[in-house]
Amino acid sequence: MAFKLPELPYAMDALVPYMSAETFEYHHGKHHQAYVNKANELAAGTEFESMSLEEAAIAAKKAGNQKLFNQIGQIYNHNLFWESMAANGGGAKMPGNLEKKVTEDIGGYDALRAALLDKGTTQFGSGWAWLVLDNATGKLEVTSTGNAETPLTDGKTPLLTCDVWEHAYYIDYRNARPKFLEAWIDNLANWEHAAKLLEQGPLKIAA
Ligand code: MN3
Repeated sequence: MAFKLPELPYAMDALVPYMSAETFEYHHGKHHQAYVNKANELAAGTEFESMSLEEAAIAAKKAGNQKLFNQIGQIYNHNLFWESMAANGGGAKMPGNLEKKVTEDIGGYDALRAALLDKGTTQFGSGWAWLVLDNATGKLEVTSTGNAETPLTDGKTPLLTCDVWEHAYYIDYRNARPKFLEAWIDNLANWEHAAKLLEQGPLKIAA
């Protein structure tokens, strides 16, 4: 089973004016595709080839195969990133189960927004901002990771992610990462998808 580039869950121009079709042409069509191609090249003929993406990420990390992990991690992270956005998304309105949990664990929408902005802005260099469910405590957390790292390998279930690599925002926002993050949280964040993943509960993967 080869790793595959998923179709985008919307048209390339669906998130205009917050994310352009040109960004998707490069980000999905070139960057994400390149991670898929490289992962398949590195995994060919190995035990990783037959694993799910989540299993392969955890197994490659555990095996110390950082070269393969980087490609697999980036496929997983981008898959979730596309699902983490929707036209008319963002803002304080979110499904009841998620809203309740955000209030209990993070202190409400304003605190969640501030934490995502802070984690995304202060992540030095390339990386990701996340809303995750901690598998052990069952609580929501806002976090960030560098490069291809994913909370998946750290006992967390990712619910929502924002790509803060420069290639995610340079065409539309140039160097203004905070502006991109604000626009993202206020207009694109797909709370419905995060709520669906929350409903499914902690990921159970034999690592
Ligand atoms: Mn990216």
